[in-house]
Amino acid sequence: MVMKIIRNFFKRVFGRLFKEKEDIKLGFYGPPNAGKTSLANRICKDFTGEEIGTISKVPHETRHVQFKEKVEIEYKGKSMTFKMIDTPGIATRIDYEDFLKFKMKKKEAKERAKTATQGIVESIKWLDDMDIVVIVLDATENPYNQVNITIIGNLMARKIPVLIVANKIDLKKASIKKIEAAFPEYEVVGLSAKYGKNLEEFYESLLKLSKKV
Ligand SMILES: Nc1nc2c(ncn2[C@@H]2O[C@H](COP(=O)(O)OP(=O)(O)OP(=O)(O)O)[C@@H](O)[C@H]2O)c(=O)[nH]1
Ligand SMILES: [Mg+2]
Repeated sequence: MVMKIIRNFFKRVFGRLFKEKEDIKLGFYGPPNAGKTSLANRICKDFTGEEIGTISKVPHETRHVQFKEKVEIEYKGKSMTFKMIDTPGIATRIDYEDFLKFKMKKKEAKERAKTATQGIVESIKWLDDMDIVVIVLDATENPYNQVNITIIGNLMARKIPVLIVANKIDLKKASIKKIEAAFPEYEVVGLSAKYGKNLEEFYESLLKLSKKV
């Protein structure tokens, strides 16, 4: 009896002491079509060999939050394990007619608009749960818009560490400087998720930021 109590005591204490540290929840947020899934896929491919979701030139391709657990990112001898969370693009307005341009039937376009709207609600619901957020922006677009300012303002208020990615730097029109000027309080990493350009700087910044969690 006494032995059992002692054994249980040690089990409890050591169990707590050596409890596995939970993975860092890493969210990918931003407007539709910015390349969130492309970037998340590239990272997952690099470190697990598998992808997280499908990409498309049609906006609102990701309409549900999707996950990849136990992604161990390693760079220059340092490593950390993340739970990757790819989210639906956030927009202030979704019009099904915009999808008709992509040769979509009216019924399919309407359904896409409906699920995309639900997806935005899902994205926002998850925001509070994140340990770190990577905001993915299309560097060919004007960064001063309501969506970007609202997401970043929310994260700032919640004191969640943020890394901004200026994606699509392979395109001529891309400007990292414009994004840096719009959000001077955050680190901005320019990269190309599609062609895997400058991922090294991204991994370095991410691991540095993760130490704050
Ligand atoms: N040129 C270029 N195109 C890119 C890059 N990254 C993504 N794209 C393209 O941008 C489009 C959207 O990519 P996604 O990864 O689906 O974007 P997303 O942010 O996940 O979009 P939603 O799921 O709709 O919110 C696709 O056609 C990609 O091939 C990039 O670095 N350079
Ligand atoms: Mg996506």
